Amino acid sequence: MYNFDEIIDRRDTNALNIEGFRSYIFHADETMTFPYKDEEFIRMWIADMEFATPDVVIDGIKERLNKRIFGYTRVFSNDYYEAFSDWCKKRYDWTFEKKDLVMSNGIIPALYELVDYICESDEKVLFLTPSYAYFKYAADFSHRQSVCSDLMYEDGYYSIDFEDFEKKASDPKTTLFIFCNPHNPTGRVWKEEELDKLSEIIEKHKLWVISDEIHCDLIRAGQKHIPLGKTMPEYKKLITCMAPSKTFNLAGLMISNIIIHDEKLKDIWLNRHYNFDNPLSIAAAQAAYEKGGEWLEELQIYLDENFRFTEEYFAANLPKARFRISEATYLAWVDLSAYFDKSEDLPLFFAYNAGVLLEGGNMFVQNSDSFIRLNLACPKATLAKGLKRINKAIGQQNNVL
Ligand code: LCS
Repeated sequence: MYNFDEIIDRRDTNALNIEGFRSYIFHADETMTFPYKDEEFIRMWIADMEFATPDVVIDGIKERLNKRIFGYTRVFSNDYYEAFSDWCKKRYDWTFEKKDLVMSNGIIPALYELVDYICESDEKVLFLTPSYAYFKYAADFSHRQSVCSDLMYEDGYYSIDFEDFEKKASDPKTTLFIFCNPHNPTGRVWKEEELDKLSEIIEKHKLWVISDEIHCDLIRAGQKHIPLGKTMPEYKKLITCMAPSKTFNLAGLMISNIIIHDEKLKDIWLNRHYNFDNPLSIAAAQAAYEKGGEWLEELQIYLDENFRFTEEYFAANLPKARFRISEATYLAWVDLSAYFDKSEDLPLFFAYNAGVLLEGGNMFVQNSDSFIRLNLACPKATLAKGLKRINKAIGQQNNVL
């Protein structure tokens, strides 16, 4: 049994989670002060976990360390492909050819590159909102226009507005759809019927599609992730992104899998991409895919319980907060519109008044006012403390109103 209750000291590790919140959340520098010392914050913001990477992964890195030479490295051997494709076969009953797998030092860099390779300068990038903001940043970075299709929100549950989506997809200048499957921040796991409908529209309008499946391993009990590649197996304009980074808390090792079927795009990638990988990262990822399954099962149980606890806490203490247990991810997406005005800067409010670092509102592009996103991948004691502080701050705020 792994001990997910352990509180691990992350100080002095150059962790963005600890050292980088001022710039990332508040676009501020070290001069920004709070009524809390940095070490007093409960950190529920960026999407990495407070849990240790599994021992089997650390052992994999150690084995590679023992080989003592760390020269230029790329995934050449079959072993990595076999480990990752077996993982996909076992979990998603989905496979892909070895020739279609390329590596990237993260999915974000891949998104930035792919937008540039795929879209002409006057073409647009479509995505569903609220959205992980880097989908927009990827378009912005290459000076491509972005087009948002708002998800519909009914009874606390999100769904795709297919009519709006098709209208936007049918614009001949919209050539790329970046799809978050499962969806950050709403936590939706897309169902087969939804993926079928989307695929139909994508094919009809001949869109390129990047299916970002970075969160796919982290689903609640009873949920089933379907790779878009399973829904549209013959579609060459599909690119699938998966990674061990969220699943095994390896984001800092910067390794991710990009599966490209179109030969021309793959050639462009192979010619223009800086094609080297970190040997320790390859070893970690391979060990994770080969041996990390058991740890992941235990993690899922712990996360399910953190979600259950959060649901119970909100129901008992903040009944007007609208919250549904996310179908995937370790991120809770909470509607606080009953307690706050749309214009309230919620990350700032909670940092100042609760000592809790979280993301929310316009950090998710649009269609996200009055929502906060809480990272629940932490020991239950930390979660309980964070929720208590959030509750207290909302209580004080509403007494003042
Ligand atoms: N794609 C999605 C949908 C993500 O949620 C994240 C990380 C990434 C890509 C990053 O991929 P990487 O470059 O690390 O391989 N999500 C984060 C988030 O929501 N907050 O902090 C990171």
